[in-house]
Amino acid sequence: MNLYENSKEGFADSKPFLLSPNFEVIYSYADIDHVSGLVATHLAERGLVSGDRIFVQVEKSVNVVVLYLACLRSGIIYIPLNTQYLKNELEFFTADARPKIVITDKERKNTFEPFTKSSNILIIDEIISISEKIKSPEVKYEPNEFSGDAAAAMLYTSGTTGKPKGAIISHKNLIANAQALTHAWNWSQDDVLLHALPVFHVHGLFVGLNLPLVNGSSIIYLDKFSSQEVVKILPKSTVFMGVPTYYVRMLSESALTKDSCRKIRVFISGSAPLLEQTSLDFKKKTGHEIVERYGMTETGMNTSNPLQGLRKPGSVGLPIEGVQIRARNESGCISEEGEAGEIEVKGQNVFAGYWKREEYRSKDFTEDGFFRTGDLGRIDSEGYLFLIGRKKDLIISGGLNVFPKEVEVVIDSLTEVKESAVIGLPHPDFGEQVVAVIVLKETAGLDKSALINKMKNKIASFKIPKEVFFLDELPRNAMGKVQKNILRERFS
Ligand code: MLC
Ligand code: AMP
Repeated sequence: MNLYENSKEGFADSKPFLLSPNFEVIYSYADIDHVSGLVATHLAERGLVSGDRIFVQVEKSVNVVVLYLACLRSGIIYIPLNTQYLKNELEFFTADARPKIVITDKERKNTFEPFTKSSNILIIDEIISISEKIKSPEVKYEPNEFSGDAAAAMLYTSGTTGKPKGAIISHKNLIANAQALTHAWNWSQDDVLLHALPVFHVHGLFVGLNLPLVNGSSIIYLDKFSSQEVVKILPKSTVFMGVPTYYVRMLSESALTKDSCRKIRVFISGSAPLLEQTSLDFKKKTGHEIVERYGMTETGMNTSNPLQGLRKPGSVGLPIEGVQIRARNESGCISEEGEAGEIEVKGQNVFAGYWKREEYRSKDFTEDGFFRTGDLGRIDSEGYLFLIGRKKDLIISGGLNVFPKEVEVVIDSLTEVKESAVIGLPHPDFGEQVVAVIVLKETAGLDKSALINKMKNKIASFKIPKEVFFLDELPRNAMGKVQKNILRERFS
């Protein structure tokens, strides 16, 4: 059972699956079926079998979609990695996941070489072109059989300790979430999604690719988000989805008008809080009320404001089909209506657990199987969820997660630094920005640009502080814990 084979009834052969920004057909459903089958056959010939793990760190291209589908079909566990991750981060992931092979771009091969056997590093464009050479129509892919509980993918999410954890997502999770979202957003085969998100996170990879796939609809596929290009292509699209930064940037385009959105059925936002002002400005300019939804790597999508019915400002909506949500208050009891608490989620969409963290299961899940999200919220009398903060110490910058600890570890390793505290502060474009507050050793001199330069080859660049402040000491409470709330108040 896998999402791809499950979707096949949606595959009207000649229907375009992937379209270029110029609306040219790159792959019809028949073509994508054939070519992803060839790639699956090629991977099998290289000795990859279902249950094997592969890393995929590649720039966004049509070839990644082919590779992703080939893996779904053959049961190979797909592990996408943000293209901004550098050697240190990749070395950690490699030691943790021990992938059988790494698939990357030509330019990145040497980053993996110090800790991966050269013969285990494959170049994406070569895999696709070698596979395509077996273009004979007689070569038909024989689907592998595996259970819906088998892992389809593993996505790394960071933790409060700063060490990323691999969330194992099953084929059943993907199917359940795609089906629930189909109902929530009334998706149909007539839809044309304008896809501008990266394909190494759940948003662009699962929501952005699986929904069109299960419905036999088309995707206009952009290699990168550009507000100018998106606004230009909106008139050909029926659905657009993005992180709040996309909407902020689109608002500054004069070509964004009611007319440019005339074919759009729904705009969807998620991954980070959408400011009410952005929502209002967008409605004024386009006539469309953005539908905000809430999800996470471990669960896929959980809630969405309804397509028909009331979209409550500031709310991330109602649980989608098959998802249960509840809040748990500070005393550890299930919250009353409207009472704040940590949000817990249960459903077929929720992952089975983290890679190699079985012993922490009782920390991650409640006894009755709800996943503890680390998000704080309240649920009103009509079941709408309002997110109000995070229990986890997390910064979300332009839809990308940064755990302060990860950045503090890098800053503290610099010889000039005595200690540091990393906080998130508001940013007009990214929503939140990474800010470092640093105490230097007595004799050390270091300014913002020197600090940033020293961090550049150590950590992905979106995690590098956009702002740096220096203090003589960090404020601490009686327990010795750094009072980040004081720092946030002082520097915001
Ligand atoms: C890029 N940069 C960022 C950044 N993105 N800095 C902070 N936060 C970000 N998000 C930095 C780069 O490191 C680089 O720094 C400089 O900005 C220019 O890089 P760029 O790649 O040209 O930037 P740009 O194209 O403008 O990218 C910004 C963005 C992109 C917002 C378009 O980050 C993006 O597409 N974000 C979406 C992420 C996403 O898909 N999230 C979903 C997660 S899933 P320098 O120093 O090198 O110049 C999830 C669950 C759910 O959360 O519910 O969906
Ligand atoms: P990730 O770990 O990258 O999957 O990020 C998941 C986190 O993004 C969630 O736990 C939330 O904190 C946050 N998030 C996702 N959607 C929204 C939203 N609509 N509003 C606010 N925060 C969100």
